[in-house]
Amino acid sequence: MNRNQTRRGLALAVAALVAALAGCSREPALTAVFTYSPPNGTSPLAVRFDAATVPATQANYEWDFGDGTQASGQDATHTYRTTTAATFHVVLVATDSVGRSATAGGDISVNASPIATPLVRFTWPFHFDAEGDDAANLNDEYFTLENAGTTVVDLSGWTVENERGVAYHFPVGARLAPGAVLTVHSGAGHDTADIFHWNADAPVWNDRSDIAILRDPTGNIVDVYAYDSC
Ligand SMILES: [Ca+2]
Repeated sequence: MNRNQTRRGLALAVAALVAALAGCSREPALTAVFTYSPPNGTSPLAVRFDAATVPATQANYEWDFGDGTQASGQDATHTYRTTTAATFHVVLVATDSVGRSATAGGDISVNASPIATPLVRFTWPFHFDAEGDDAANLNDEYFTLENAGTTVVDLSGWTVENERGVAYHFPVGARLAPGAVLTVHSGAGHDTADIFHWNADAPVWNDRSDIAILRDPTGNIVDVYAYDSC
């Protein structure tokens, strides 16, 4: 991840309303706030959102990411993809157990990608949570890539990294045929044409949330896969 993009954006509440007993309630108004990171970057851009209320209370959180997609939950991760520079307005609605609700908004600026349509991309399922203890079952942690294009892609020098910047480097000679899928396991093992091994000595993928970034040999981000299991 671009280090310049690690600063956090802060969205303060732009409006708060008391849903019940307006004008009669002694309840303080509810305010919604959220932080997000990064606030800008190049497509595909994975952004992590973290919401709260003031005063702090149990609340339901609904997100509208401004690109036609929505999600629920206090934490959320969303990947923006655009072929033209765009600003997306994010709206959070928090509703607490006594019916108070508040909204907050923020803007995400996304630059167009130098690679408009990734031909090599992450595919579901992304098996970030191995059966049992991940550390004792590293090869049950894995992800898959597919070639959605029509030509063979030479993956020599391509990398996949997690949010902490720990990277896997595809070996020289790795290739992915059109329509083909390959798997990269976190542990050690014998590589084949479509099975690869990270040879990590500890789990690579955080079970709660993480961001996988696929780069070509020039460092361009080709695809991003972000997940948040909450
Ligand atoms: Ca894991």
